[in-house]
Amino acid sequence: MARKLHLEPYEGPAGGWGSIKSVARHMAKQGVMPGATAELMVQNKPDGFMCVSCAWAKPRPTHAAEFCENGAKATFAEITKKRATPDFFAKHTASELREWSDHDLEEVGRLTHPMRFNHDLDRYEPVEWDEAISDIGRELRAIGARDPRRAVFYTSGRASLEASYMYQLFARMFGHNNLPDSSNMCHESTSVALPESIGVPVGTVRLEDFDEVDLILFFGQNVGSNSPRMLHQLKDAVERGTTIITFNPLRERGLERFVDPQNPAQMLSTDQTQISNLYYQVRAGGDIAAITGICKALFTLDRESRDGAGWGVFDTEFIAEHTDGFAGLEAFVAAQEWGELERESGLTRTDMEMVAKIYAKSRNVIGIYGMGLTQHKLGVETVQMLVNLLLLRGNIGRPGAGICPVRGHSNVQGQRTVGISEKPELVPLDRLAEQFDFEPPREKGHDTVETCEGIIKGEVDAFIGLGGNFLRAVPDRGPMETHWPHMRLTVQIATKLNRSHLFNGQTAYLLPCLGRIEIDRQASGEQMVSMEDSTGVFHSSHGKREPASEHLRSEPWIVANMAKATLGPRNNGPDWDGWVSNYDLVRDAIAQTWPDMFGGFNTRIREKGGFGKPIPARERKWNTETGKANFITPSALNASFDTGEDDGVLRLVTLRSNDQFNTTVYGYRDRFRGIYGSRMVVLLNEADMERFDLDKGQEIALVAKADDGVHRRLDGLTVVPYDIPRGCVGAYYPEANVLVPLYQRAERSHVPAAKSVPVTIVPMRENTA
Ligand SMILES: Nc1nc2c(c(=O)[nH]1)N[C@H]1C(S)=C(S)[C@@H](COP(=O)(O)OP(=O)(O)OC[C@H]3O[C@@H](n4cnc5c(=O)[nH]c(N)nc54)[C@H](O)[C@@H]3O)O[C@H]1N2
Ligand SMILES: Nc1nc2c(c(=O)[nH]1)N[C@H]1C(S)=C(S)[C@@H](COP(=O)(O)OP(=O)(O)OC[C@H]3O[C@@H](n4cnc5c(=O)[nH]c(N)nc54)[C@H](O)[C@@H]3O)O[C@H]1N2
Ligand SMILES: [Mo]
Repeated sequence: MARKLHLEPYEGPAGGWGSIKSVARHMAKQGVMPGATAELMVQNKPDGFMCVSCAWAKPRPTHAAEFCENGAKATFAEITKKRATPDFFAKHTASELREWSDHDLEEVGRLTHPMRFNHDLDRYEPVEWDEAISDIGRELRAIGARDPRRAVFYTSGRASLEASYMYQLFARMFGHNNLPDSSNMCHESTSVALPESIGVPVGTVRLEDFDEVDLILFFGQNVGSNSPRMLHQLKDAVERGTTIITFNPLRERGLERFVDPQNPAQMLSTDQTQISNLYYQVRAGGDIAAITGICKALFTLDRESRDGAGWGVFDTEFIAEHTDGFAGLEAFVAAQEWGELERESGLTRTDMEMVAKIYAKSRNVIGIYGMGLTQHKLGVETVQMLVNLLLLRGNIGRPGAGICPVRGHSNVQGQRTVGISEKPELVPLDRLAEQFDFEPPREKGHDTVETCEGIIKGEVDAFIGLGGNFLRAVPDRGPMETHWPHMRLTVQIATKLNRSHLFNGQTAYLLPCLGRIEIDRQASGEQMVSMEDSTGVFHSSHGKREPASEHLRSEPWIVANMAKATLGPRNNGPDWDGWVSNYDLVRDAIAQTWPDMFGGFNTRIREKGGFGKPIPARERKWNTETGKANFITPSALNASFDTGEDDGVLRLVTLRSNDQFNTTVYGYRDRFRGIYGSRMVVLLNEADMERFDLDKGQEIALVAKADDGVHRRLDGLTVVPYDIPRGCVGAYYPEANVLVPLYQRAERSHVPAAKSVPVTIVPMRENTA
């Protein structure tokens, strides 16, 4: 469907009436009755369900309404009245559906029946569960007999702790650690960086720290669109006098101003809470340089203070007692020239000195970050550089301070906690061996990028997807779509149709599952599941709605039955049927595997507000090799694959709009950025438009600059002048994924470097002439 681009600068705040209108629009679009607000009122509440959108922390006590605009959209998307029935699939071939947009595919509605793909007819056909499950078991057994490494078990970050635990056990009993998950494209840079720096793979901040924070350094996270509930903590902090300094190439509205849509007084007044006091439009990939500049200014301030017989600005006691590597950082920082720091960061020396001054005066500091730091060539080192800055003043391991990665999917952090990981050293394999009487595989499995490479090379025979839209989310979409159908078996467990379901292995199933908002009835009665939020707190989630179809099965049921069909009966193995009949028994097994973290799981998860897991770095216990918190010196200032030497090369930032959840496109209204009607846009600085002789509204193509000889090109992008640093361009994810080369990934974590992809511009005028 052709869509018309419409630009209309947004003058309002994040939240506010715009947010209410948007919620109402999506409710109507999904055919959800106004009565469904009952669902919203129990979202993220102790006896309610945990939002299917982001992973941000749930406060205790909760607000009257603990949902946000985008959480509401995610809820409506799941409880929609629309259905993707066997009738629908009888009418449309896969080839035809591959021409549909992501938005239109998801709009078909909830999947209702298990489906098997018929290659002769190029269509999905309904199949009985029993038949699907036994066929999948047969296929997996055949593949496993050849080599279990040829099967991959992917998870997108929504599946519950219970389903995830069962799934990783299934994969390991099948014979390999091929357990890539969406966090391989997301916060894997965090999971690699933080253990080296501070000995934990997760953030150290809890909600209560927001009550005492004096300064928030906010890097590369778009709170207004992607974790709007956090705006409440930010607003409260600002009203208490907290300073917020933001680093982001784009001026994101949620980081500028906010009106609480649940605060009637503020809604009726003209009051807005200003979120950021200072806003620095750092160059994409320029954060290491920016933080190094801030550190450089801090070293000067420290010296000046000591020369004047002051105490200095560093927390020398903390540094001496708790850290290692300070001298290395000092030498690195001293060696950097201001000119270079300015060029790489896109900020001025005065900017960086200003931040240093404020930082030096602030007692409690939190560093918050998202994809703007993790998705670069030096994503891991960028995260570590932010930790370095915090460590200089002892801002880790005390109230009101810490490092706060904002996780994406609602249970992506929890899945790692219960064993979804391709890295065997992160999982207590010996305990699993003892608990279930099998010899777990010890070899490292495939992460997401390695899975893609394996599929392209023909080394993967089976892909099982527990949620997600793998083909659409990964880099190098072109070759991925070409090679995908060569696999022997593809199984997609999903709630809604997406593009990944339209590329099928020789045997292919699409299995519909319950969403989290739906009531999950098993032999022992209604079941609850659990998840971990971004701050390491576990919560229960209770389904509230009748399932979209009687043929849906829960994720634990599907995983257990695939496992049984594949692995056959085993003495002393998992009690798959018992687990499905009562999820308490899965939680008991989890508690047995991780007694320190999950001891008393079934009791504690039923307490209001859930329970937190131990985060040793919060107590200044450092589980690192040195036994200390480590200053880790970066290898370069430029985090990007673009060397910066060629002026014709720009850094592409792939963006989420305010009207999508990852590859799920709710609509075409990116309200805060004022872009409506089309997602095929390219955001450009006016100086760059002039430099490349481009007009507003003109069509261009982007071509990736890569040195592997592969031509990657995206046509049909309309030029939108935008307040973005010179040399940076913005385009939407997932459309722009064709431009991201698989090999351009964070060196240490393999997270695709989707926030600074080197590209060049091809004007279509020239091209069509
Ligand atoms: N409504 C909604 N909520 C979501 C999602 C969604 O798609 N929609 N996705 C979920 C998931 S899985 C995730 S991981 C999170 C993602 O949430 P975020 O971490 O916010 O991810 P993005 O929106 O991709 O980009 C983050 C920001 O980084 C900035 N940025 C880009 N490059 C740089 C850089 O080099 N330096 C700095 N400092 N900033 C940069 C961009 O301008 C953007 O504002 O949100 C989760 N929540
Ligand atoms: N260029 C670029 N690429 C990126 C990113 C970027 O910023 N730029 N971001 C990356 C990030 S951070 C992430 S997390 C990945 C996202 O990658 P994925 O997690 O693989 O993708 P999603 O779009 O979140 O998956 C949406 C699908 O999940 C299914 N689903 C929804 N709810 C459920 C459920 O309850 N159960 C099951 N079984 N299925 C369900 C639906 O079928 C829906 O179509 O993309 C990555 N790719
Ligand atoms: Mo993510």
